[in-house]
Amino acid sequence: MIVRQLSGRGFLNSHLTDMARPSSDLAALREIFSEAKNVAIITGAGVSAESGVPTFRGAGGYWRKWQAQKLATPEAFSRNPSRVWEFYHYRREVMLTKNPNPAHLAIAECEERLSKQGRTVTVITQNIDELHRRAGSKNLLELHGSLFKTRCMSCGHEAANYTSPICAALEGKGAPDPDTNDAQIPVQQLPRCEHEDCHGLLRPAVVWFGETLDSDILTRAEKVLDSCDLCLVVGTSSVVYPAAMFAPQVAARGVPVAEFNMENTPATMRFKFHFHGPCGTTLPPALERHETEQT
Ligand code: BJW
Ligand code: ZN
Repeated sequence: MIVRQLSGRGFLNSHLTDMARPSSDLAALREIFSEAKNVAIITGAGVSAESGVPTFRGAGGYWRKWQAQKLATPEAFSRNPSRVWEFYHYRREVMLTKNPNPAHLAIAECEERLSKQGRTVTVITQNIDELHRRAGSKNLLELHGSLFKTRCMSCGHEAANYTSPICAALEGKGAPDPDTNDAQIPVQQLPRCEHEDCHGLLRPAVVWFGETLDSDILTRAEKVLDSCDLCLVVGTSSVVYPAAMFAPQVAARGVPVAEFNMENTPATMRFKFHFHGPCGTTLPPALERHETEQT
């Protein structure tokens, strides 16, 4: 219910009067955590930063001379599918060398521990790197798809694909340096659909700007956000909708929200807690077993 009802940038900028500064009292958060039955954890690129995965915005957010957000659009793909495939091929190759970090692992461990106590932890991630899954998170909603899934532009068939390079023509391509020339791979040599002899052009099964999120995933996220009694928001700049409004909406119904980030975001002042610093350091102590927890 709450997710679709409020949209627009104005949501984060409005009603900011009378906001108290968020607290960084870890003991107080842990007290609330020890009583919470349904915990929602919203994550963004910052949760993977300490694994060596570049964040989307900021210094690491460039590939060649383009900002990542300029390439993550349907228009960029239809103008130049070869360039966009080079960009995603590069990121797939990078991801194959990266591993979950202490923040991913603490989240997965906490889900497993609480589930034995009849409590739930759900991760709602904007990331497409699958590091939560690899860390062991099972109750996981991947809002923006996966780097390791493809969708056919002709028949719509979706499939997991971990092969790298994903097609012969991308071998050795995708170098990120600004002076690298485009490979200009002919469209017939880009990844093609093998489903029922379709041969249509494949695209990464991710959600680009201007595209709608999967409605089933969105419905499941709404349910989690409507029923959680504690929400953590980790490593996201909170500027991309609809995910940017999830935690503020939870806070608006009086539920404690704790932000873990290296910086303040447009949503920080709406939250009860803010823990400044790298989440690989700040998150594990917040999620570790509380003395009052059953074993
Ligand atoms: C650390 C750290 C450490 C670093 N520890 N922290 C309403 C108003 C205005 C516009 C819109 C609107 N509704 C929809 C839109 C348009 C658009 C949008 O939101 N635009 C905004 C930019 C204004 N949204 C959409 O188009 C969405 N579609 C949609 O809503 O459809 C309906 C609709 C369409 C159009 C109009 C209206 C309705 C789809 C959004 C899809 C986003 N896709 C991407 C690319 C995915 C594929 C790929 O990766 O290639 O998803 S964009 C990119 O941003 C990626 C990310 O998931 C997403 C969020 O970024 P994230 O995760 O927050 O990363 P960063 O880099 O921004 O931030 C990192 C943070 O970590 C920073 O805060 C650091 O400080 C922190 N950090 N190290 C802790 N160690
Ligand atoms: Zn197909």
